[in-house]
Amino acid sequence: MRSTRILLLSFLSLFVFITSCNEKTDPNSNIETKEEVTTTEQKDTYDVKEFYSKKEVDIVMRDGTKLHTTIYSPKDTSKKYPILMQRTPYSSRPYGEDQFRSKIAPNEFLMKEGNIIVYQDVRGRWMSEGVYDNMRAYIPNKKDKQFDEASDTYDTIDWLVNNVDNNNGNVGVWGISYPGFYATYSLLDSHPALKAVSPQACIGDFFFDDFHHNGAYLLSYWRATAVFGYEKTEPVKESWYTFPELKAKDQYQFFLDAGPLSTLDQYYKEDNVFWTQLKEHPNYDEFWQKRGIIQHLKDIKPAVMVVGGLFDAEDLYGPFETYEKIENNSDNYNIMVFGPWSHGDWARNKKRQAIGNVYFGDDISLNFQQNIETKFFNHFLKGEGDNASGLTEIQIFDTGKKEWNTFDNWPPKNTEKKTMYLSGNDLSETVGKGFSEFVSDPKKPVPYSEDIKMVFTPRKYMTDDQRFAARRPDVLVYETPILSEDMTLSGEILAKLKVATTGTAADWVVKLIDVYPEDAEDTEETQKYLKMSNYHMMVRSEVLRGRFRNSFSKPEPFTPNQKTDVNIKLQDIHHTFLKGHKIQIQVQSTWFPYIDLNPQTFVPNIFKAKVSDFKKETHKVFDDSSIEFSVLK
Ligand code: PG9
Repeated sequence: MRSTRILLLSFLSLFVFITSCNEKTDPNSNIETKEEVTTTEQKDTYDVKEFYSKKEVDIVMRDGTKLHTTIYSPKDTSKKYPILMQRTPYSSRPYGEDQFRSKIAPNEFLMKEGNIIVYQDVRGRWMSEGVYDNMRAYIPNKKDKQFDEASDTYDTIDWLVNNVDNNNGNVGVWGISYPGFYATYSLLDSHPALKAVSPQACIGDFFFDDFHHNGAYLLSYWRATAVFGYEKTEPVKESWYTFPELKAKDQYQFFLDAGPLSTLDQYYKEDNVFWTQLKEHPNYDEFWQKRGIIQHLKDIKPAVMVVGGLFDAEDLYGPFETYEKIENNSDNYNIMVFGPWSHGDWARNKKRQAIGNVYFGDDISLNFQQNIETKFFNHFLKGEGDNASGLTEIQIFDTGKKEWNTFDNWPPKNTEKKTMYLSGNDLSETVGKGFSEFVSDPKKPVPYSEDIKMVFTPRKYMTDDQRFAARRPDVLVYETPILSEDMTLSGEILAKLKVATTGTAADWVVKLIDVYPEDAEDTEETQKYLKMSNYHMMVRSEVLRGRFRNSFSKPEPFTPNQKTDVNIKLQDIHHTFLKGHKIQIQVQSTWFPYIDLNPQTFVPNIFKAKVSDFKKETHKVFDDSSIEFSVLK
């Protein structure tokens, strides 16, 4: 009996219940607390120090700048290994050749089988020299000592393959989020040793990822401006930036009380370069355009595996656009994997994959790491390296049926367009003749979440229950009858709104919702204050700042009370609305504090709007507004 109890206790001790910021348990990104998530991670007993040695070097770039680079090499020198590298703005720490990360490599399988794992602080961050530049612009046809992240990657790879013992001459790069952006960047003017790259939740463009969505500023990202706003003058081992000291824990109230964005200048002064840039560039001007990387993704040589999460609140635009641009402008090996994940989930080994209240299945991330990610890198870095990788072009999770599907193309070719109209309270194939209207009051904006917390970046709202919004007078609700059969929507969604406002400016938010039946069962993830019966699951949502309806670079006012077209592209989904469910669309004009408040008066720059500019206005949505879906045949 006693031995059984000891065995049980030792087994249970392996399961460490961690309520923490996922990122802190993920050594690949050391950014400060994002929205708290609860994870039950199986604690691994693998000791990196037992199987790897560690070196730290400062590699000299073509302009003389030294980039701090950490190299973990297998102690077993009986064979040669490829180099797997991540370039990061979040630090390659811990620093010190006797200090080891608890986990290295894209996943534990690649760690345990032996690879040379490299982490590098990008230019201007942490222990590297130089000046940081958010989303540094790519320079085509660089001359002499001109540099960008492509040349920094090239120079780094060149040094590594010529100086690191026991490497087999093949290099892979991977990264999630900002490191994903640097992974994408490695594809430009790529080094011949670079054979495989996996950009994951990769930022494509800060005007459509992270800090903005279609011109609306993500106020919910405001605290992250601290991480990227301050310049350092020398290599540092500790963070040189500090977060604003806020006593508030209720983000909605804090930002509502703050009022106009200019009030926040008290927390970020002129030395926060990024806050200044955000304020000075409210439109999609040359500043943002030249920093977008998607435009440069042509004639790519290395094999690419783009990875994303269908409920990634931070970078959805980037992975979809990265895959598509490469697919249409290069003939290299290029595949895409999209799972039921929020930001970076696939790099963790949570047993139960769930986002907020919605559970998708067990071991989804572990299976991806073992059977897809490890297979991809081994094939191109240790194996044949041809197109016969054994992986499919598209692997994407049906977030309604909760099963994986494969396709030869994305978006899938076997779909048909289906237009449904927003008519009265119906989402139907019948065009209406009237309109619905609501009063939009900046003093009482629609919350984007019911949770009361101060997030670093938003996350959980992507699948949250939307009943709280549906029951507000300033949210319009349109829904189908209960479905008599399954309907799978695959690919992008286009909302073609016909609107009018008594004001001269407005934001337009469209939310696609899966309404569960009355008999839907709770799961262990279900928040205690709600029931999954009649759950209104957010499937996809998007905002467009109305001034940018015709151009992201040239904002325009609305003419009061004039019927106007506003088209909004919602990012791709792959979701089956099951028989017995309903499809619902919600339309609203505030979404707070996910995005900042629109004064609803046209001003040159909302970052400089005054209290008097913010006005309650009445908005109309006409019944010939429609949603264009792609329905899988
Ligand atoms: N794309 C994510 C992010 C960028 C900038 C600020 C906050 C978050 C990320 O790199 O995780």
